[in-house]
Amino acid sequence: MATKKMNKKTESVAVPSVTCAEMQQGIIDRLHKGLATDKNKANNKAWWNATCLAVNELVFEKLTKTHHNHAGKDTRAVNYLSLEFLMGRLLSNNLQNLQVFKVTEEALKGLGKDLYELCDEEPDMALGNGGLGRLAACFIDSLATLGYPAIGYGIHYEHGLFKQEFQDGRQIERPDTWREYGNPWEICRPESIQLIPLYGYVETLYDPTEGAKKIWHAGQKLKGVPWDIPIVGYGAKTVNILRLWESRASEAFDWDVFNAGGYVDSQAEKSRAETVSKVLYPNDSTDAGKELRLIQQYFFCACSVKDILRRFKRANSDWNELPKKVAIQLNDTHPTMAIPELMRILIDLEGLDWDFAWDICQKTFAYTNHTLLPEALEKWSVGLFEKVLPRHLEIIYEINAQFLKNVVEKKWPGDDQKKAKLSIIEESDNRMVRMANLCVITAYKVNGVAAVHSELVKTDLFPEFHELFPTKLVNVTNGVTPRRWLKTCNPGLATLLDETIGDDWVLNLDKLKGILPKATDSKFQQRFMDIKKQNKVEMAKIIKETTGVEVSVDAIFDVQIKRLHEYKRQQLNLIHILTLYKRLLENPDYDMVPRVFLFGAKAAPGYHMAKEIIFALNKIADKVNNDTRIKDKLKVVFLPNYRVSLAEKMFPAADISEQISTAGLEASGTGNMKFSLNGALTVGTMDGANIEMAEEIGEQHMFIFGLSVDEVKDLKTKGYKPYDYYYNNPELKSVLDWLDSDFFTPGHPGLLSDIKRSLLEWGDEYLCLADYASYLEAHQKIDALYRDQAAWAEKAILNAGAMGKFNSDRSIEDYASKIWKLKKFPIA
Ligand code: CR6
Repeated sequence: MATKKMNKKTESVAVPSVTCAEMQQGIIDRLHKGLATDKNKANNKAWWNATCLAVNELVFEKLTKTHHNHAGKDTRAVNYLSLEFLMGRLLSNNLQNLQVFKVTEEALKGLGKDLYELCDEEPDMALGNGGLGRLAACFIDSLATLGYPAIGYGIHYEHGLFKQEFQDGRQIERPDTWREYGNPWEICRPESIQLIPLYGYVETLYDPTEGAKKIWHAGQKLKGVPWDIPIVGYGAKTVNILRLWESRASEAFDWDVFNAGGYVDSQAEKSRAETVSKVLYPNDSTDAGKELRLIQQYFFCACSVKDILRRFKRANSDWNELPKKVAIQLNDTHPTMAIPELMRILIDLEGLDWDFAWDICQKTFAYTNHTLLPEALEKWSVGLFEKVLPRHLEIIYEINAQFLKNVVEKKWPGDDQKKAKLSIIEESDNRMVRMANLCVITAYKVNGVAAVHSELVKTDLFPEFHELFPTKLVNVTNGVTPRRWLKTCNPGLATLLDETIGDDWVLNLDKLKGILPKATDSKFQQRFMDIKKQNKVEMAKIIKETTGVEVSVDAIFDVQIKRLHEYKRQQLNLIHILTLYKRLLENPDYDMVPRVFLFGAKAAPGYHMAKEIIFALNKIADKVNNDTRIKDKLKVVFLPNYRVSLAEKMFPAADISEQISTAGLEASGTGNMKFSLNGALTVGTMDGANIEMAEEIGEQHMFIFGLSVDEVKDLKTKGYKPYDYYYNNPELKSVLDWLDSDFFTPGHPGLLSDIKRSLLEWGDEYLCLADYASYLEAHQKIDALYRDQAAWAEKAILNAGAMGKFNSDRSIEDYASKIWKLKKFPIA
């Protein structure tokens, strides 16, 4: 397809523009020449595929240009290492970022096809669990949009996050098969394959002049095959790549064994090797603790580090240049193995001395911490390490010895307790390698993901490290890309914004402030609320199609969508629902604005309580939705298989955003930002980024409730007694006792009792009962405000208009200036 400079309106942006006729021709050509079909035979999948291929023609040209631009200038680049990239679908986003969405819609319409329907054919790229993975996806969008040289490195999982189904209300996991029949967005790059050693032993050779030299004799080698996904920046000035590694056996199969008739055995090596990139670990914030997971992490790090060095060496011969050209960001501790791997390559293979190599590493790596939850801080057993990565364990021991001697001993002479706490090795019966300690010791910057979280990292998680390295710990508050999370997912609101404040809010979200003066303008309010209503109508259709439940769009859509975890407190939402239900049963005239409670959440397959909460919510939904006595005042819907593409429909349709974690436990949250951006009001605790949102929006325009971080700490120190709340609040007591009956599970009393037990007998670790009364009060205020639609609209507009800060472009600019020292190189 021919590309030209863009039309008058966005002259400064070199967007490949196509006419409707060219786009039609492009798609038809791809049907014929790319897929060997034609428009009469093709099904929607083929049409989607052909449209993607036509779009690729626009993308690839820019990709090559970006590559030449960066390589020609030998630019400093950031390498974003993340085990997760939760990309979702790419077609609609790429069309938006190329600014050819409308023309493609028109082109397809002319061919008798609906673009939205074709977009729905695309399987989600679900290569992540939740917030952390989606953050990585937003960041690479922003990096490309802002014109920064950057590569995302990840794993080309054969199966992304599991597909969730419900059977009798219980979560069933099914494999995700996002690329069963190929994926039009990816390009295989066999020219950049890497070989990765594993297992084996280390030999020490003594050289009279050079001293000891280590040689790792690997027991096995894996082949790392890179697949590149182009990442189109908005305005298409830069197209970066996401490089995903697939593991394969170094030999396809054993020819001799095959010839001797061992058809299955000849494949053994192949299937063992392929297991490494087979599945994404479906744990959110907890550690899988398996050999395969360690190998997966190492495989990914080793491929990426080798690839980074290969690119570096193309233009450089002086190792002093490495930290000047290369920044490596470790997204959580999952890619920590990149540190000892770089040390190993520099020392064992490149012959650098220890101090020089260590200095390079300390100037190259930065690390982002995403959680304070102790169970999520990764540790690997020394024994496992020794078996899988013997040379890396030696290197880690040496890093640790030098750190304890040169840094800790100097600061706190003779203090063995300090040494034990800060050591990379945890001394216990089963000695462990603490990955976070290795990251903090090595990285030149460590960041938390929201202001309060970063403070807690300094005061609670790593206080001694903070004393040792007072400038190392910094904050970069998370953000979300407005391209996907407003422009693409909420076309109605995007158009209203374009008309009201111009269309450059997409690149400068602070411009949203321009709608604040309109918050009290009744015409603007009306349009804003009409758009919300329309989005709710669309959502209601999806609810009907997927669950059969009918909901009224005049009800408040109260939404909680995020991974299922006790600290996120879906169970608090649950007891609120039961409270309302009970009130309605006791008094059918109970005056409340009808509510639709919507949930979307996957539970880690081995997380019992999380699965119990899903089950309970589904059972409560069954009962409530079929209870004619309550006259449709209450509906509860748990949508199965929550994922990015479903989220894109839910955020724009929400009236209420539930951000109700126990204060101090949600590092940041990013869903909170997406809701507000789309005009939902938040009911939330003073936790994570909610606190900064309150600063921007004004606390009086949110429904803030519950204990603060300090109050949580105080209560825990004093000794928290959940039974006190239970016995002192008859309504709470009756609701919890209800869970022991068979009301929601006829004939099977006790099926929901674990939830009650967790909140009483097992200590209510997440303080649901302490926050219950204040949560109820916040919901009363929501009910009251909704009755005044103008007042509600005003607040919703004030929320959306205040979201400028929570934009991933701002996060990336913060990383670029505070951590990466990166310069922009957009193509002209
Ligand atoms: N679970 C945090 O819990 C944060 C994201 C992205 C999380 C969440 O509050 O917004 O990271 N942490 O920074 C981890 O995954 C370890 C998350 O998604």
